[in-house]
Amino acid sequence: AALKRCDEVGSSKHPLKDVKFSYGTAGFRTKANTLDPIMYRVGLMAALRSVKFKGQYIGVMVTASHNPVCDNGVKIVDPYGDMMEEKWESYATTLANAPNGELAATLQDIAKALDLNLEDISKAKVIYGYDTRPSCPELVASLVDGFNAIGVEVCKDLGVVTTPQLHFVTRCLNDPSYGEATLEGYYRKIAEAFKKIQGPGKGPEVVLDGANGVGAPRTNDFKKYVGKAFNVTIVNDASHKDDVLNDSCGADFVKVQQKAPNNVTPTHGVHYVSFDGDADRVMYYFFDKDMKFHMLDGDKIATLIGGYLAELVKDAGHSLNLGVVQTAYANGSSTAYLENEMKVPIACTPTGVKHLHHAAKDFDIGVYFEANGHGTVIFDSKVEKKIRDTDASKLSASQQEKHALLLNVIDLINQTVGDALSDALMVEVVLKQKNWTCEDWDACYTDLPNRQLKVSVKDRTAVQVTNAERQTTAPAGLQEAVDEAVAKYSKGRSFVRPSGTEDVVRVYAEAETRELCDQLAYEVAQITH
Ligand code: 16G
Ligand code: ZN
Repeated sequence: AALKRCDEVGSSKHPLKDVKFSYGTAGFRTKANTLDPIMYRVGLMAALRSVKFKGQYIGVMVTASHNPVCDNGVKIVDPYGDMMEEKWESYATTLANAPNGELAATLQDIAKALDLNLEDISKAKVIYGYDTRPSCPELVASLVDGFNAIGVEVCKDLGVVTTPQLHFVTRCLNDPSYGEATLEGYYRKIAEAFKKIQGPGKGPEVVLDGANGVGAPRTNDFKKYVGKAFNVTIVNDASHKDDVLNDSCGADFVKVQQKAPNNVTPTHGVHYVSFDGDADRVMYYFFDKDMKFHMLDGDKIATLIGGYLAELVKDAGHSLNLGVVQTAYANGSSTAYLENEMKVPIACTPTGVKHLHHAAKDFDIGVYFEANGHGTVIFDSKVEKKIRDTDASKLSASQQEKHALLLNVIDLINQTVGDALSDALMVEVVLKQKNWTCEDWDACYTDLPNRQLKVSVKDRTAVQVTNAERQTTAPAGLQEAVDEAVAKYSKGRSFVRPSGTEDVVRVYAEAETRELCDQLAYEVAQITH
């Protein structure tokens, strides 16, 4: 009966029009006005995913992150807060594109392929959250129609939240040891850890650009818990005005434009932070004495946090394998710094959080960041337990102090997914522990000038890549031509890859000087065209 209802409600209330959808690196993401049938179908899919986990909670987040306000999107979150397992993405795509009236049959096919018992849908549990986009309420109602049609047992509304808050609460619902499964639980866990580390004093001045998105009101809520230890002023906080979301502000704007967002007054000595539209990405920057803008991106954050954690763990008396995971977009200077100065192992993966997160699991402590500011730290669960179970009385006095600090640092980090708020707090902790200014941090290494270009091609799937997207295998001759170009430039590096989110091919280039780098980028773009 439930399956029949899925088709009835689908055909009458959420009919699919002639648009093709595909579950990609960011879930389903496109123009908000085409998404209604997809939301409904994601509701069905999430219920199925919960069946797979014997009734554990599955999360669903409705957001289009840094995209313009006319877009929206949706992604499914697994019980421990990870992104949905890759193997299921194609099933999600199949269900999303199933013709009207064939939902029940498609669900049955999928259940059969995955060996799931559809009777268990009555035990399925889901929780959902959404960002501040004006299209959210209607799209969320369609999602809930999906949950109701298929007949989930529990369906919780977390409200207007950041993406990492939804991941955190999903995890806590299934693993109460991670924290209390409410927004208050999230704020309290992080705020308590931060206050214990930073002490009672007022922290350095932080100006936070909320991208006019959900990060602004939720950070405002957080301020009540954290007090003056986090001395933050929020700008671009107009999340109630729809047309300004991500407009000339936010982490993506800062990273791509390599300049400060709107409504930021340059002041020397202030820490500047930009979140993206759903607060899972973060950029730092500062203005030097001459008011020149300097960006501290995901690579700089990875080296700061990774370097500090490696020291802290050692000083606390633990011997653990800490590694840093990057993508091809990581600046060559950051990779050289990690390798030669910090001497930590590095892994390189294809673009997309799920790949980095997965690779980070190979280390006892995995630090992963994309250059664009998405990242976090994950502790292997056995390693974390070992740290927590350490008999501190057997440690030296200085080790005991570091050990206590490490425990708080673990609590400060949102291990489920990149979290702009938690990452920013972690940066503040490291700067204070090291007694560093942003200038000191920036001086660790100097970024090689770099440039990204988009190239429109007839068929971007013709470009095939290997070696974590650093080389192409097709079309024939492309890689040889890129190699030839790169060889002419001092400290040159360049790669070409098809975008996973736009119908373009992306070119990345870096070289010793800005001029050389731009030349190389245009030369490779020419070759690609
Ligand atoms: C998605 C990814 C992001 C990646 C970007 C690359 C997640 C949650 N997001 O937004 O990590 O940097 O795609 O886009 O995985 P591109 O393939 O168009 O370059
Ligand atoms: Zn985002």
